[in-house]
Amino acid sequence: STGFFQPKPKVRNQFDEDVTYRRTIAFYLSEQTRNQISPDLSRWGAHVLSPQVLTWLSNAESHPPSLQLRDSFGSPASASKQLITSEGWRNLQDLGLKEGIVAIGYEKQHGHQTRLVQFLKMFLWCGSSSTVTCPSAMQDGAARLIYLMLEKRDGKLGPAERKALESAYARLTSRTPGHAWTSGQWMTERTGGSDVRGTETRARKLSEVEIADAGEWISTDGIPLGDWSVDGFKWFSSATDADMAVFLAKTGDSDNLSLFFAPTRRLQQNKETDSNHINDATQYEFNGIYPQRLKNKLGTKALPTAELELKGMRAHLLGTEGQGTKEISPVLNITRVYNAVSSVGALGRSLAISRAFARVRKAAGGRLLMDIPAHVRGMANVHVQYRGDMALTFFVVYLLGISESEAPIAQQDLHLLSSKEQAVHLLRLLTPVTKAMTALTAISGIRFCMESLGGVGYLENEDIELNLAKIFRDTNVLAIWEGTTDVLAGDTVRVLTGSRGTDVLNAFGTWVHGLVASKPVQTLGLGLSSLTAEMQQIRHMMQRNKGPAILYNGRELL
Ligand code: MFK
Ligand code: FAD
Repeated sequence: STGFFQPKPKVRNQFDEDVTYRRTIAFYLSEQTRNQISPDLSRWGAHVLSPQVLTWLSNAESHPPSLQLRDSFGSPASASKQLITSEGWRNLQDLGLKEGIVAIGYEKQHGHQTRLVQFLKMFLWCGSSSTVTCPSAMQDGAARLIYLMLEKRDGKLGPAERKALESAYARLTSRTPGHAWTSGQWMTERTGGSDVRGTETRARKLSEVEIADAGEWISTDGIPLGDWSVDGFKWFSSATDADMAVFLAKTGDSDNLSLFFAPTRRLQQNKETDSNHINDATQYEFNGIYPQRLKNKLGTKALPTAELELKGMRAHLLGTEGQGTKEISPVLNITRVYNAVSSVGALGRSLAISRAFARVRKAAGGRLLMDIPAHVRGMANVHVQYRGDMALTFFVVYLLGISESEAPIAQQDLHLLSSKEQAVHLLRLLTPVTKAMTALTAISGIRFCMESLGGVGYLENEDIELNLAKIFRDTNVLAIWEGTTDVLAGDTVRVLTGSRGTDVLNAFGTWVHGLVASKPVQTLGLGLSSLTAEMQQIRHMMQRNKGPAILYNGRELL
């Protein structure tokens, strides 16, 4: 046909084009680290928009996962045949692993800035990843958890447990597809995801006779399975293709939850089991896991979220019986940071799409959208919110890096805080706040971006890099999983009123006072508006819960 055809908008490399991203890099990283990592970020920013990656993304989105539980004759299929994921999804998973989306955090090449480097890279990945970042988040959380367990329970671990944990840690932090492991995080049951006390899953320690009778079973890393047997039902398992899972279960007759870890696949070893057999993924069956159905979701279509029945799943007890909720919290806190980066990542990509359209689309008698004041004003509002959320999110990432640093932190690197301990307290306070509020900003901001493209913004565009509808659908889950807004508001109040509440408030007060006087904050282009926005967010969380006023030095701060 003839007539007008809209020239296609071109989304530019966000490393070059996104002023907020550039300012975030400049603000948080030292010059040396900036110089070291900029070439990689620039390359990665281009690669995530390359035809290769976009083809995988398209393939993953248009070929959702499926279950095929039995073979033609009715026998249960092997694990790798039961859950079918697309080629695009698997390629994107491998790419994320190779690029070190998780591994960078554990290679520790940038001292206390390591987490910043990692999440600045992940930020660029969000819009092209088809949510492989969800398994990555849980992989990272599990790696951190196991690291802490190996460190804290050093003397208390049995040799079998230690071997299993060390092997899992090495795989969770590996960059090599095929060798590297991702992890699931199973907390939610039919009784509830916010309040997990109604968990029905139970674990029973097997006797030596039972273990001997069962024969020797190994997982995909060749390590014998754990000595607990688990039965129950997990209502949401996002990374059903993961190699392992950390989860909660009750033990014995107790009503308290304990923390477990289990590989998801197993192979019975016998004399005939040769090494080819062991290396062949198709030989493995699920480790007492019986997928029931895949969830039919609004978004995250490529992500295999399933309901899983557990029957005789062999697992290792990870911590102390009855302490499971507290012990799994490092996973929650890491995945909540991923959630916040995913929110700003999705909004950042959506704004890049909106800007690309505004550069080529004409309206109002032939003017480009980017020259129409009403359009610019509307989008500027979203950009301001985005900028505030980027500052807050990467401040939390910065705190995470400080909190994990094994080397002493120089005073100038502590920035506005007086000690590493204060960073730990502030991280605990700001993680739930940031997770909750960035998700809400992203959802409303992306809706605005869709409108900025007019009708095309509402379409399931074939040009996947312009498909805002997909990003919008995917982003909605960020306010629900890993704690809904009200649950995180409750967590915020718990932190402020808990046994370390005074220390947390002192850290918060030091930070606020430092911010008010801070020149660097002004160079970020935020000035006091950032502080105000962050304080408003915390106040909002408090009000939702009718929490107490925040006092600092006896004065009401908020
Ligand atoms: C791409 C994006 C990346 C994200 C991917 C994610 C994909 C996975 C999707 C999922 O959704 S996985 C499931 C996530 N589930 C949740 O987030 C659960 C939401 N609910 C909560 O967080 C509740 O607050 C909680 C279940 C923890 C409350 O349980 P309880 O039984 O009421 O526990 P309680 O008594 O409040 O806390 C027990 C202990 O844990 C306390 O310590 P003490 O015993 O010393 O007092 C708490 O302080 C501690 N605790 C709880 N939450 C903590 C924590 N400690 C540190 N950090 C936390 N976040
Ligand atoms: P409920 O807990 O029943 O919440 C319902 C409503 O009650 C919400 O509005 C909530 O805010 C409100 N509410 C609950 N408690 C309170 C309170 N104390 N104060 C005020 N209001 C409250 N879970 C996993 O464990 N692993 C996974 O891999 C996983 N993947 C998921 C993937 C997707 C796509 C989705 C949608 C969910 C996934 N989940 C997973 C589950 C998710 O974590 C839960 O849905 C979430 O924690 C909420 O739990 P729920 O669905 O039981 O809702």
